[in-house]
Amino acid sequence: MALVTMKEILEDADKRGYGVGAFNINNLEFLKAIVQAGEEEKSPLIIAVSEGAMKYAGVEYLSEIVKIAAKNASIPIALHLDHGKHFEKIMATLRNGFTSVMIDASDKPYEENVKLTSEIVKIAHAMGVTVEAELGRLLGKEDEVQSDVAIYTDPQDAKRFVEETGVDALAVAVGTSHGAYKFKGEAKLDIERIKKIKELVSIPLVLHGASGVPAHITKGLKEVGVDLKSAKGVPEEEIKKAIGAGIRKINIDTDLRLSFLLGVRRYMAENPTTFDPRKYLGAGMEIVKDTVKSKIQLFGSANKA
Ligand code: TD3
Ligand code: ZN
Repeated sequence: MALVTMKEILEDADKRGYGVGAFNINNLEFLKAIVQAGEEEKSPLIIAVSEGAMKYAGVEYLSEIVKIAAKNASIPIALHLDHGKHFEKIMATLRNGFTSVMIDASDKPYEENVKLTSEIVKIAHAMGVTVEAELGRLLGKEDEVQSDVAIYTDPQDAKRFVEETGVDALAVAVGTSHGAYKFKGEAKLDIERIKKIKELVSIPLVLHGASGVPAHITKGLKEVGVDLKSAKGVPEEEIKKAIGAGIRKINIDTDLRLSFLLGVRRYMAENPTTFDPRKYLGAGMEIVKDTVKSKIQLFGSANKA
């Protein structure tokens, strides 16, 4: 089928109380692994492309392969710009048929965030495209997204922000951060805050920085010489509680990167003389696919397509 909007996917998730993964891609291998997992689990999917991915692969290449994947798939797929920071980049994704965009002006003062977000809402809605925005600030650094201070989302501000901008989905800061090193102390999310925001805001809520950094992956990586030491992700129990409290879109990038790396490094360690890229990239894809399948089960989106 053709690409669907993210709004359509999240409205069903909200109605039925489950979460949908937004999985980042930079190339064909990740896309194919994610879509295979979605097909096998009969789950709707959000394919996320960051400005960094656009720079790496080119927005035309990425949008075309995602459209082909959607055309050949039996599950609903949305194509989403993750952390859109630059007006021209957001316009480029609209020109290339993205069905959803995130405008991330969360590093700007409140009024400026409202102004920039509203501007994108006006343009994107005229084109039938979904808009996600962010209020509050996540800790950590990944690609072009970075912040040294965490500011949790204020529920009253969230209500006002949604009313003033007309966005379709809202990313909130409730204790997560981007990357593989999320917590120094206890790995906990502010579940009460999610509940409060959910009470005041009627649109679907988004959790960024939701990777779990699973032990079986870090253990496997250690065996092939990649020691991630103090890496710590969001525990599965916290993700379940977050969905219970009202989170509907869950962003996963780090876990896919770690999974792919494990597949490739393990393959290379076991087959030191193989130089066919289809072999070692294929091994990376296998683990990405397994990881996506387990996320789909955790989020509750299996058999919802
Ligand atoms: O938005 N993302 C993906 C990363 C964007 C930067 O290029 C997330 O929120 C996922 O976070 P993570 O690191 O937990 O997978
Ligand atoms: Zn993010």
